[in-house]
Amino acid sequence: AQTPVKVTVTGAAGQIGYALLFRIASGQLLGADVPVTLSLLEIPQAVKAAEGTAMELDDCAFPLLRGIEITDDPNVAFDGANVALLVGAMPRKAGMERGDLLEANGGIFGPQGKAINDHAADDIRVLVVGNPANTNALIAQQHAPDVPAERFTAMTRLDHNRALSQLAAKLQVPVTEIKKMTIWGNHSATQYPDLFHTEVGGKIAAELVDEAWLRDTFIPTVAKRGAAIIEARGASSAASAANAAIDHVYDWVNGTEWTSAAIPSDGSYGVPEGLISSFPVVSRNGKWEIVQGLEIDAFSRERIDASVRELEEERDAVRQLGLI
Ligand code: NAX
Repeated sequence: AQTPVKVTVTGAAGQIGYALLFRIASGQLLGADVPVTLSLLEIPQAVKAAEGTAMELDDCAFPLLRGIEITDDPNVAFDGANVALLVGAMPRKAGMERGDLLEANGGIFGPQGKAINDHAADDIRVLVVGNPANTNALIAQQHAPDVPAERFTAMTRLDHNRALSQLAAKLQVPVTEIKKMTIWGNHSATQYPDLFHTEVGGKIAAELVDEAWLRDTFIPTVAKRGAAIIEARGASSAASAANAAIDHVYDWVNGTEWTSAAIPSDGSYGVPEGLISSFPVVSRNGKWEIVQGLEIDAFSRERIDASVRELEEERDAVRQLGLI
């Protein structure tokens, strides 16, 4: 029998955790024939709630679920982990400055990175969902010098899926008709959803919509969708975020054509090396590769640069705080 894959989920008692764990246990993260064990990491106050979720997982009698462990110790949670989904983070509270937010998250993602470095399996793959996701991923990575840098990624797949859905609705086509969508930069309001390489029925999407819609409706709708969900639901995106995390890891492990993921830059497209920035990517042999050779026009260049500048500022801020 196949050895189960150990999947560690942090913030397991939160709302994304609740939407995510059942899908992992049912085989949607890695494949319908891959047994898994789940490791749930929470802060002490939330361990009991995580135990409740584990009871429900038990009650599903998932054929692929071979064990559940619940802990508040990252060294235990990441021990032997093959996949780590870093969902738990410190949210921005009213009156919090960016420096405070980065510092609080440094206190979470630094130690988790070190625990991954010291205890995870050799094939560990990390997806950071907790915000600010790109910079939290950078912090974790910088505390894991023994793990190949490329194993640390951040999630822009939700932004990607939002962009697909907005464009599909505008053009009244199924999402499956849309190829080569790209989110560039930071998972933040500066992100740039790029329609200049996106293809719909063999045509470039940017040529199928008017420029005003692209600039004044499409880009801000995708970038501010998280805020619109909070406004409508009274809570932030959870099931859609969990869905995107499933898509990201499934595609990373099993391979995919063109999608978007925030991965460490190799300097492509003028993004400074080492920044964890969203790119057009494919996955081959279990590795993300940046799609090369795209022409970037002035409109796109300006927007990619603005988002990358924000990532550089976040990196400089965490450096100054001694977090990396
Ligand atoms: P919740 O507040 O419902 O859950 C977060 C959980 O993390 C809580 O149970 C908390 O106890 C736990 N936690 C906090 N510190 C921890 C630590 N040091 N170790 C382990 N667990 C810890 O938030 P939820 O709605 O689940 O969102 C989680 C994160 O995802 C937030 O940072 C949120 O901003 C981020 N998001 C990222 C998205 C993306 O596309 N990258 C989209 C959705 C979401 O907004």
